[in-house]
Amino acid sequence: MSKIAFITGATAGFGAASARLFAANGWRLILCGRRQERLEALRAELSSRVSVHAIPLDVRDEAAVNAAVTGLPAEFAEVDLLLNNAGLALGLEPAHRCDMEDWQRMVDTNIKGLMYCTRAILPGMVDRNRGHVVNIGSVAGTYPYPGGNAYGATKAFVKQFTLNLRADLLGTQVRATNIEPGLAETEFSLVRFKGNGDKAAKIYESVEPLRAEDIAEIVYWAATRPAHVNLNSIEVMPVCQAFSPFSIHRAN
Ligand code: NDP
Ligand code: 8X3
Repeated sequence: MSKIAFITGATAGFGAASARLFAANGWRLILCGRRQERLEALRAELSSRVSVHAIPLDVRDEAAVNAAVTGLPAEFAEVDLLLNNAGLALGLEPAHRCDMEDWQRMVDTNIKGLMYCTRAILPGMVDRNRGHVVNIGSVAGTYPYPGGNAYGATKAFVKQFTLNLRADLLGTQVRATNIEPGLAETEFSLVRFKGNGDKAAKIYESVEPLRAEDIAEIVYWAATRPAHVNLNSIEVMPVCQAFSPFSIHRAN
């Protein structure tokens, strides 16, 4: 039987690209996201190749996450891969000017939503003694940058949570991986700037960022290593991106 991937945030960006790549390789798919028409379009596109189960789902809703997992049809119940991809950044203001609601939404989605999905799916993987949790972290979880404040902190959580999963899963065949991308052109900046397309476009102006397909290939590669191999973390940036030196503010 073909393997099953449960992908959160499948309606755009990395999640949609991963869904297409896994489908091309014969995986059965459980696709989640809030935008139902996008989910339906992707399900229609991919279901001529593979079985697809689409679930309109807001990962911030713990009860809905649990219901989605307990309600999986029998042929989708034994999830092999959980791709915890749903997430977002909101705003790029310094901490003292940020909107508290933006911070709360990032924590609710990037941290709590990821925990809900993991906690709902992991017990089945441990019972079956097989499975893989692939989390989408970010370089922002390691390297600070102005305006990264709460977003970067949510991704630092994802990084440490993944490592701690490894610690807890020792002795099982269940794997855990954190993929940490840098600048990638998706709807990410449009969401970050709350629909301001000009501001979002400027982020990708005159550079060659990562593409969603680049990340999908890394997810797929990580998921298809031999069963004894666990990639703990994979950090990836476009060639046009690197680190800043320490900043020093001088009085004059
Ligand atoms: P997109 O905005 O293109 O896609 C984000 C996806 O997350 C959408 O499918 C969206 O679906 C889903 N999503 C957001 N909030 C929720 C929610 N509450 N419940 C369910 N689904 C949700 O961005 P990316 O593909 O770039 O982002 C994917 C992940 O990659 C995120 O975790 C992001 O932080 C991370 N990342 C992105 C980078 C980049 O530069 N693009 C770099 C590093 C990491 P819907 O709106 O339909 O619910
Ligand atoms: C997204 C990458 O550099 O915009 O996680 O924070 S960055």
